Order: sequence, then structure tokens, then C-alpha cells
Amino acid sequence: MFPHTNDARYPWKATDEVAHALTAGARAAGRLGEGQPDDGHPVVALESTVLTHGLPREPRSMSAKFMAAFPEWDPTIAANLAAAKCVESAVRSRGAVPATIALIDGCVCVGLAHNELAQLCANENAKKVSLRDMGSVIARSESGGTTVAATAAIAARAGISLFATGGIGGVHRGWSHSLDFSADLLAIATHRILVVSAGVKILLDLAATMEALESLGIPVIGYRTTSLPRFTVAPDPTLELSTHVRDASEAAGVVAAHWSVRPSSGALLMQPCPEAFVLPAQRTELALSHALAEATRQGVRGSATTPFLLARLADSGDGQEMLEANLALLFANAALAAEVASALRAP
Ligand code: PSU
Ligand code: MN
Repeated sequence: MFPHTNDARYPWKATDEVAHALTAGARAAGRLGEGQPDDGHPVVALESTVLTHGLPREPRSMSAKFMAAFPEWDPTIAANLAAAKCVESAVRSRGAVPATIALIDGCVCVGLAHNELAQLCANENAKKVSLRDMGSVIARSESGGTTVAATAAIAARAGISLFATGGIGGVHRGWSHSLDFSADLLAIATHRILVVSAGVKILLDLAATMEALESLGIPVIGYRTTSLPRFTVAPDPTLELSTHVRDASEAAGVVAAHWSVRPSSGALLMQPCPEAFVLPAQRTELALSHALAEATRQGVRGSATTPFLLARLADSGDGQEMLEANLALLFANAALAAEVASALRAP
């Protein structure tokens, strides 16, 4: 059974390549008996809310600049599926195994076969599944995309310690009225996982999110940046990080040392959006102010807030650039996570 501690009433499923890599990895770590040599590859977990509640379900043509950077983009299939395939191939090309995590018909899936990925990307009824939602979706045999929080929880339980996403959730603007802060923060604080992102989603209260991360004891490691990456916008020089690294092996060193003292807690590695795709902060802020006002007018609350605001930004005048930036940073984070996963294996 997978994972071996699980209850048979609530099935988990891994793709063959993920199961193989995890079994070999566990053996190498001394958790299973000695036997064949460790021939497993490192594994990188990937979230799926970005597929079910973020990226378009229609095919999308991209700019010449984007196609030059990512020639494998397929403009003839659903954009969310095309994105998932590019993210997985970014992980594979760096020698790691991708494990896109989702709930499908109540089954906890760690890695999706192509047909499962295509079905999830096409499913308009897929739920947004965060920490609180997992039990209900599993018990009712429903399907959904897992948020950073839910993905981190499932990945850690499966024995995966690397996870790549776009931007993490955090403390929302207006938190003093709404007390809205993402379960992503709690999940990262309480699971053994390194989450690679392009920082905090720009729509949040970034300074308040930095304070929350510090209070929760979550290390935020800048990758070739000394200040906080802001998703599709350049890092904010006024929000200084406590530590930064120059390469994947240095990042692996910091997180391994973190786990030597706090083995059941997570960490964040943040790299800025690839320079060619960065959006100007002022234009994004302007679009965001309209989106936030509209959310207030419509009374959008709870788990609908983040997808609503991101969808409004995607519909703004900068929508295409925002989509391309979002994809470029997703691919870059997947590649970096795969590199750090390999570096963590190195003796
Ligand atoms: N990307 C999107 N839309 C989303 C998310 C990502 O385009 O909704 C998800 C991420 O999975 C992240 C979550 O973990 O939003 C945070 O939502 P909340 O603030 O409700 O916790
Ligand atoms: Mn929320």
C-alpha cells in the first residue's frame, strides 16, 4: 500500500515512476531494508489548484518571446494542460520525477497519468482543495485541485521533501477586518517540505505575510535575491530577506541544516520571476485596486478570494503578459526544485 502507513479505506495512488523513486529513496535513507542499489530519482511535488482554478481551460497562443523561451508550449491543447506538461518536463529534464498531486474521485493521487491530468484540467466541477477540504472531498469521492497547503501535507506524508509552485498564499490585504490568511502558511510551518516559489502572490499584504512567516518560524531563503520576490513583479527592495543563496547546492545545505534541528517543519526558497517576463509593479497595482474593489462590491470571501482576484488580473489589459509571466515563473521554479532535490541527495 502507498504510503505504507495509510488506511485501506482511503486509497492513495502513485504513478509507477513516483512509486519507484519513493521506494528507492526510502531504501537509500535507511527506512526500508537493504536490497537493490538506490536507482530512484529525486521527486518534486507539484500543486494542482493552479490548473483547476488558475490557468485557462481553452488553448492559448503565446507571444514570439514566450515561444522562443519555451518552444515545447502546445497552443493546440487546453492552456492548463499545456502548462502542466511543461512544468513536468522542466522537472524531468533536470533528472527528477514530477509528482502532480490532486484528489481524483476521492483517491489521493501522487503523480498523475496523462489521461488523469487531462481529465482534471477539463473538469469544471473540480473543487479547490485546501487543508480543511481534504476529508470531505475524499469521503464523497469528489475531485479537486490541491492548494499549496494541501499539496504540502500530502507530499510530506508520501515522503517527498521538494515542492514547486508559482506563488504562495499568505496574509490578505485588509486582514485586520477579515482575518484572511492562507492555510498555506500553517501547512508550510508544520510539514517537512521545501517549497520553491516566486515569492508571495502580489495580491496579498506582503509586509504582513513576512511578519507571519517569521512568527511561524518559516525560513525564507532568497535564491539570487536579497529581497522578497513578488510573483510576477520584481522583488521589493524594502522587504529584506534574512538569508539568500547563490545556487542549488547552497540552498540544499541550508535546508538540510534546518531539518537537522527542526525535522518536521518546512522552508521556503524564493526566486524572482524570470527577468524577461517581469511586469511593472505600478500597472499590476492599478489592475489589483480595481480587482479588490470589485471583490468587495460582490462580497467575495473565503476560498473564492484568491481565484477571483487572479482571474480579474488575467482579464485586465495586461492579462496575456500576466499569463506568460505566471507560466515562465512556474517553469523556472519546477527546474530549480528539481536541482535542489538532486543536490539534497548528493553526499
Ligand atoms: N494559482 C491560481 N489560483 C489559485 C491558486 C494558485 O492561479 O487559486 C491557489 C494556490 O494553490 C494557493 C492558494 O495555495 O491559491 C491560496 O489560496 P488561499 O488564499 O485561499 O489559501
Ligand atoms: Mn483565505
